[in-house]
Amino acid sequence: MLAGRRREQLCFPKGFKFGVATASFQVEGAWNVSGKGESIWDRYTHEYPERVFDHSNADVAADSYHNFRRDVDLVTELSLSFYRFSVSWPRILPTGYSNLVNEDGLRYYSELIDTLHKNNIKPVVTIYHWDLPQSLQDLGGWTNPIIVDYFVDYARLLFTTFGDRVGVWITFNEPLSFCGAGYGGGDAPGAGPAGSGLQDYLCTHHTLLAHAAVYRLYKEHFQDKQKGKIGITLDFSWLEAATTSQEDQKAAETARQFMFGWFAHPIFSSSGDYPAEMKSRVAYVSRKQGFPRSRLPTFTPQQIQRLKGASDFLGLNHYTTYLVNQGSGEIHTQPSFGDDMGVVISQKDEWPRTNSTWLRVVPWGFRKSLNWVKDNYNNPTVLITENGVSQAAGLRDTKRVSYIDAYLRALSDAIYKDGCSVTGYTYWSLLDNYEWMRGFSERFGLFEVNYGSPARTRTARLSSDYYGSVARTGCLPKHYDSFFI
Ligand code: GBH
Repeated sequence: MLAGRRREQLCFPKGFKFGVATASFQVEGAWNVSGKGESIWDRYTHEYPERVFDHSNADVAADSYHNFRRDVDLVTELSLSFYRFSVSWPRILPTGYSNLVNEDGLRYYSELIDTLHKNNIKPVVTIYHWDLPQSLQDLGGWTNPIIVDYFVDYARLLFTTFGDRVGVWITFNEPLSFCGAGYGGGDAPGAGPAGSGLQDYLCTHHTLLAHAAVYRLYKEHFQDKQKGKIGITLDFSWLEAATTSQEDQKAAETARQFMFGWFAHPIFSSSGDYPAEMKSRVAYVSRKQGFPRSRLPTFTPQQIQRLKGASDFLGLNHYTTYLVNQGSGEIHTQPSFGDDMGVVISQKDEWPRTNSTWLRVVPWGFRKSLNWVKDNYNNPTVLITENGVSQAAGLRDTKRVSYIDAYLRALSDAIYKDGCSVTGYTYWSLLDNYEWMRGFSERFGLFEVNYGSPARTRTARLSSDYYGSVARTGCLPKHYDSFFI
């Protein structure tokens, strides 16, 4: 292994930025405090505790609502350039609608932003990281086109209130996750498999339109004065053909188009719209199922134009890699995203496991994802908005150190050897938090949170020393093994 060996010095380009991320629902707690409204995740975890792995909820979580100054201290300790956090829509607009503003919500984020600036840390603000106001879900949530207007109202309030102090905005975090799992699977609001191939397509359609609307709003009314940038964050697990057969190579490309191109193609490709292959496959399967038209909604030519190029940068979340085989081609009567895509996805036994079943350590997949983005979308500016790994509780998180080190090496190869234009890297997460349907059972933090203590004490892990050193020097440590002593 690496022990005792000195490595060649590897430094990131001048100006390359390091940061950490969290999300409102996963860390804040204070779910019904000082006027906050109910989100779909509050409702879902309260109503169906048995669906959450450890039957927990995020009522308190890491209690960052009461502890944000401590969190900012941790970010400062690590010498990081930025802190990516998300705003809870129902904390600001308890009913989701902009006619009723919760002043305490504005105060909370305003103090957080000011505290960051005082410590020379730039806020990177995600507008939507999954905690939709329940009252909007009562209208159908992201399946109802009216949501576009309400999302614009909410974003306008954020730009107006905080825009002079925020340099980077991210409209959405991972539509594949909240549309795919929320409106076609077991995440909140819990549409379940019955929504797959129907509600997930509607959710994505309206999310993309909402993104374009908010992007244009910022461009036209705020950017000149506020000088910030605005983008979207998409998750891209690398999808590698399981064999060299032509069928599997083709299947892997189909999977990339369905799981990433679905969102990226309308915004970042030169032609715009959903990927051609996705349009034809969903149309074909819909026809076979007896539908008079495709279940995939269509954009008008104007909408295609509004979406094309509607992002100053691509936020990329990357964690792991999957293998892809061609599917059986079987088409069930019940629609599903899976039948539409028609591939089989798996992981290789020898890829190292982590504390999350879906997450195996495959650093080369990171480099391939970045190259695919570069080749397909004309090398857009990319900000890595999440990368990270779970490990069982404990402060000696050597596996996390190795994971970050290996993924940062892959990233540097993508930058230096392949010419991918990446401006920064964000580790997920600053501290342990509520892992959605996995509750508190999976820990991604550089800092450990003691959920048994009312103060939710945070304690530094080995990985925080390692990552702090990377951020401070801009280089991977020469004496890598010194972090294991
Ligand atoms: C990110 O999603 C999220 O943005 C972040 O909130 C989260 O904390 C972080 O991952 C770590 O999980 O259990 O087999 O059904 C990453 C993409 C998509 C990964 C859904 C987990 C569930 C797989 N996620 N997936 S499974």
